[in-house]
Amino acid sequence: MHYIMKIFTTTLILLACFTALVSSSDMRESAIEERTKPMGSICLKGDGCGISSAGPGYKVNPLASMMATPSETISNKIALSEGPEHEVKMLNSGADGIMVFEPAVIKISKGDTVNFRAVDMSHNSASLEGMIPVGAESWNGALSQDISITFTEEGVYVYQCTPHAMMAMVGVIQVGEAVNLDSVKSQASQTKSVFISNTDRLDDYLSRL
Ligand SMILES: [Cu+2]
Repeated sequence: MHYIMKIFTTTLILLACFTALVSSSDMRESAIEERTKPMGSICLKGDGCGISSAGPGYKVNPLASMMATPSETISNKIALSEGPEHEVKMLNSGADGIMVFEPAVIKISKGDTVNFRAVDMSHNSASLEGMIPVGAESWNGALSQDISITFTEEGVYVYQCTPHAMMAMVGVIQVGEAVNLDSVKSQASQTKSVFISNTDRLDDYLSRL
């Protein structure tokens, strides 16, 4: 009886050792696999490419994510706003941050009108000297008041909110072709010199034209 018990115990110990050995080698193998697997795999047609609902181990096309960048740069460009009337809101807070015109960049046609709306108080719209086309009329709206401007000269116009100029509360309007864009860009450094926050805003706005 004692002898049988001994065999039984030995068998159990051997079995436990074997299981441990197998599982540890399994773990080593999966760790190696984890470290050496490629970052992504090229997908083949009908392979569940980039579709997470295809279940675990779905494949991602690395080329697709690389190709997404240039098209995003293109979509950054502003499209022509349709119609003869356009609205720009003067806001304490908007999609681009605090103290903003919204939309901050618009492209319109010659002869169109922009209605600046004093949605929030203590803002105005005033054109910036040297940042509008030659021969174009400047404007200087009163605080907390709506103002409508009709644009008869082609080119790029940069305007600001006077009390929030330091916070880069500026806006850009392109009327027809951007005939004076180079001149506006070279003057931009002077406009930016008063900014203490949102210092990239004007460059960002001009890059959308
Ligand atoms: Cu303002």
